[in-house]
Amino acid sequence: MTFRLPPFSRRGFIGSGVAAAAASAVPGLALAAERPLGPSLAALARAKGVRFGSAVGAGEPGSLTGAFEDSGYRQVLIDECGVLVPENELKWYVLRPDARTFAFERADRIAAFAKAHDIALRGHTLLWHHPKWFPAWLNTYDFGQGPAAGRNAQALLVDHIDKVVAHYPQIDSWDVVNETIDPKDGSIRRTVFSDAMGQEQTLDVAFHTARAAAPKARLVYNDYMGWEAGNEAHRAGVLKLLEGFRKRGTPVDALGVQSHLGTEDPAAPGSLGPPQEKAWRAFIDEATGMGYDLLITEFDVNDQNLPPGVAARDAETAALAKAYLDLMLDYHQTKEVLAWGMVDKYSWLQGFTPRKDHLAKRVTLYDDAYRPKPLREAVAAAFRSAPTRA
Ligand code: 9MR
Repeated sequence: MTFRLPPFSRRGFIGSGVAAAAASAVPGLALAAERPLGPSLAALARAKGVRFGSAVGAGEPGSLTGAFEDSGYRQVLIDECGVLVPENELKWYVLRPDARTFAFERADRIAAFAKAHDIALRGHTLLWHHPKWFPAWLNTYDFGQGPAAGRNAQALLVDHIDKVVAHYPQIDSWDVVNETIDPKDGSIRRTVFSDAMGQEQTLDVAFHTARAAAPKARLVYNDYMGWEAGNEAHRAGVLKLLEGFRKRGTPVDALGVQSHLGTEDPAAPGSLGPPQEKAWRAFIDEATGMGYDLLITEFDVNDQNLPPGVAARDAETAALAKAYLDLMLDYHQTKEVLAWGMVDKYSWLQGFTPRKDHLAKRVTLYDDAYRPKPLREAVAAAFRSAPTRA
């Protein structure tokens, strides 16, 4: 596959910045200005009524080594993305060192970058409703006893959502609640909030508060139930949750389908099984049948169990991605597609389930020298063949 860089730059067409970044990163790689890559992913998506973008992390506090500090990486974001999502910077454990403080600095840096390059911003997440991802102080917070506990818990949650949403009025799409369904049995997870307020009540408060604070924003329930065998209980739990939202009139606009695809060997220990296309379509049909829009919120392809050869690995991840994205984009309800990172070396998947041969994974659209991979072409091809939506 040959990629060629464009005669001109920025929004709509891949810029020469990628060429410069790639050329400087790979000694001897001559990238001539006459290598048009064609329209950016943002432009290809936009032509079909879809928004394309990526997550990006601003690094650990005090660190200057994250993706966001890397000019080559930034150029890929500028060239390809119509929307950016802070990967971790809006999570409670980053934003809230204690019950009174809001540490917006890291997310603000991403917001400023997006604004400077005329890229939209989306929010992840107002309530990752899982104690594992709460800051320690919150897991042990004393809300008091009896009805006062419910009131106090609600006040803390409402204050958080009000302040965070007000700080980023430009965010027009929010993962309000993230991953509250336990994949083991489809139940709603318990937290200090739900112990004080009730499980459904906690989630409803989050959505109602977000709606009041950002009346025009798309409000999303986001989770990782996937199409592979092994996700049956997770999918069933999410559908039950979505049904409950509708019955109670909870303002939820869309289901965020994370889409961390795994090209896994079903025989590998701990692995999920192969895709179940029929069951997956039934799941998506049910969600859309209840009136929910869809977002692909965290797209990447885990090549953990694929053979080591780069060409074969890339071909397989690309083929899987194309099949999946074709299916999803066929639903006119699919309104946004977000990659969970754009360059392999910065992907969370490098540290999560590493390959047994210790080779670096090839899970995102660009390689470590900022060159587009077959996975990027698969995403582009899926946008090209997708039906247009309003
Ligand atoms: O990619 C994120 C990684 O850097 C963080 O350490 C981790 C915990 O906060 O979260 C990762 O992103 C997750 C996302 O927030 C929710 N869905 C699953 C993602 C991958 O674990």
